[in-house]
Amino acid sequence: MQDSALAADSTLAADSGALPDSATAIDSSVFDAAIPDSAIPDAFKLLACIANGAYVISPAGRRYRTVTAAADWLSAEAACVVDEAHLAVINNGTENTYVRGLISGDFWIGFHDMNTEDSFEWVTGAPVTFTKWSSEQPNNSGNQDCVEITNTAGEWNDAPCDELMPYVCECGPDIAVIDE
Ligand SMILES: [Ca+2]
Ligand SMILES: [Ca+2]
Ligand SMILES: [Ca+2]
Repeated sequence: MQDSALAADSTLAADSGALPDSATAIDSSVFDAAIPDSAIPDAFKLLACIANGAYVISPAGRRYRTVTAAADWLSAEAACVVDEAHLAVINNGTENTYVRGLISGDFWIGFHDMNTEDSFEWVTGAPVTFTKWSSEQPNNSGNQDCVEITNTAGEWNDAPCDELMPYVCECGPDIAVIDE
């Protein structure tokens, strides 16, 4: 009995000795490949935004973060994406007034015509349901493809995308309606 018990022990020892070898064969890239980003439930993607205490919540339940450190439009959008957010997408006049009130001076929103001149679109692909261009804008003066809110009335202007200015990020409550 004792011999077979020892044999069993040595078998266990051999098995446990084999575990590290198989474990080392599994690296993080395997998990990355096995779980594509598209398979992660949307609700979980929003955690970065919800967890960021810099966001304020509007009466409509949308989250916004104002950034006064000036950045070009693409850098501003990239900074919002870190939070699983985007530059603000203005869907209606109520939202325009609310976002305007969050920050003073000119600031970027997520509207642009970088893909097709004079065909403005939201960075999220949201339908264009509202615009508030300032007088004689957009004018593409000297090639302007990115949109700022430019005055206290909350009116919009197309400006050079490499201009440095503050910006506002927007996200859910749920990412399924991130373009609202
Ligand atoms: Ca333009
Ligand atoms: Ca302009
Ligand atoms: Ca919005």
